[in-house]
Amino acid sequence: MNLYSRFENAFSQALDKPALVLADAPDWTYAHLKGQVELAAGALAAAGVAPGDRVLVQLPKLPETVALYLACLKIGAVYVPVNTAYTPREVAYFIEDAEPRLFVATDPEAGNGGVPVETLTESGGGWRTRLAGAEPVRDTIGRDDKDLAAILYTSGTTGRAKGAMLSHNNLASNVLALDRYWGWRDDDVLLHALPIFHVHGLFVALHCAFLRATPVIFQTRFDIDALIAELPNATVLMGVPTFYTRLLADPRFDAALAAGMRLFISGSAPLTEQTFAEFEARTGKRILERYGMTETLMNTSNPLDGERVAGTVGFALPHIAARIAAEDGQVLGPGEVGGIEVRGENVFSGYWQMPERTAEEFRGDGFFRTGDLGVMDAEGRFSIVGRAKDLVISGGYNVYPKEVERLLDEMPEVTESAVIGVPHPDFGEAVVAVLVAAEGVSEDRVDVHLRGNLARYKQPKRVLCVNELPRNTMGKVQKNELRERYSDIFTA
Ligand code: MLC
Ligand code: AMP
Repeated sequence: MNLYSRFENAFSQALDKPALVLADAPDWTYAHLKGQVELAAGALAAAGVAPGDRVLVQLPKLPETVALYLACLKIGAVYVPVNTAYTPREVAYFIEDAEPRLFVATDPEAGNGGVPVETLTESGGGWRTRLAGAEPVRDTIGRDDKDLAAILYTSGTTGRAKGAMLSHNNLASNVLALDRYWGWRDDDVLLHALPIFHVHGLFVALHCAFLRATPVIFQTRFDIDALIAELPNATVLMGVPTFYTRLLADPRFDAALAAGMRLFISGSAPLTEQTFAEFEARTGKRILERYGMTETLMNTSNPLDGERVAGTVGFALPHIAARIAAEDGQVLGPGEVGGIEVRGENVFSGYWQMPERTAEEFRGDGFFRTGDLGVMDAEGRFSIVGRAKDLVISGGYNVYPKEVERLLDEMPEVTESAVIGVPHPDFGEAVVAVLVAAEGVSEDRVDVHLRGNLARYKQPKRVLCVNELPRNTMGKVQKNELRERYSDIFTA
């Protein structure tokens, strides 16, 4: 079944209800959203997009972006969203790899790869012209369970991004599980301040609202004043831990402001026990933490009604199997630390055009190796204790050190580099570069070198020069030692 058919059924029952509540424009009702999806579907078809074609999208968080996503689902095209912070150099790789039929972006020069580019901005762009002249498409194409709905790029330990292929069924099974597990209600109102080019803002937050056609307060970015202003009108907030530390840092945020909220959900990065405790002390409410990733969507969650335990990510969601295993595949028992592995309809079908990489990440019995280290207790509750993959998570965005190190090593004055994540009061972890450079290198030099090449959030917040990097007897850089050495540079 096409995922959009499920949403469309709900939209049709709620035509007069607000779908996207906007700050500085009239709200989009579900009737309007449905109509805009039909027009966007017509515009896509007119642009030559056929079922299975990829549509690459690098757009700000506009209601039209949401309509474009849903239109891709409707006509069976494969939606490929990318972070608006990515530079043209980073986007060039996605164009080459995904071979999109169409690229929709804010900048007409964005493409540069022979792919047709349509522009869409807040006030104009060729895409709006196409929409205005489009013939609406009413029929939603049928899709088989395995048909792709989206490809989301996620970087890897080699520094080369991999496209995770997600099917209509992966997405549908996950939103159905979340709807049930989180007890989504017909009168819920979602406060949405996440970006919509990643799993969290797009497939968790928007899908939960769309499945029951409930209103979304659609904020174009995280803005503490706007968030606080709308809290009394909402019942559910989904955020990365930085949302919650920023709310707690604001004296306006108190129990009265949170009183009408049914659920505060956190994910994408570890929520500290301290934040959990402070939040409960301030509001009387316990944040519900869940765990997921691009390749698997949501895997585990703390319960709606049972005990939500700080520092844990809860139980495997219904119909999802999760286990802890040793590197050699041996399944471990409660209390033993190992790799988290998951299996279920939520798990992606593989990396786009990378069958070998895909095969490496799956066990023979179909379990996917997440690269996260965890432990399960006797009741089946999971905790994440670390990462086997060399990954930094800053404000909920993933940064793969290799990608940054490769660019740093391009600098003539740099002999070698090690990129690490260290604790940061706002972003949870911050990216730090440790460099060996004969003459030393200034932060400004690094800044200038990286600026055009690497998304801003991936760039080091601090650059440190050393005479040599610590290595083990095998010659491998000891990143643990570096992380320890610099653990308090932002928190001291
Ligand atoms: C912004 N900046 C960051 C950053 N976000 N630096 C490091 N890490 C981040 N996450 C930098 C900008 O480059 C800029 O730098 C400066 O901070 C101010 O930019 P801003 O845009 O004003 O920042 P702000 O709005 O405060 O953004 C912070 C944030 C945002 C936490 C609200 O990063 C955010 O929305 N994060 C959510 C990411 C997310 O959705 N992750 C889900 C992935 S899905 P300068 O130097 O130019 O001033 C996933 C699966 C799952 O992981 O389980 O959910
Ligand atoms: P991404 O590849 O962007 O989807 O990021 C997925 C990764 O985010 C996971 O593999 C985890 O390392 C991390 N993550 C997601 N949710 C949590 C959580 N609740 N606690 C700790 N880490 C998390």
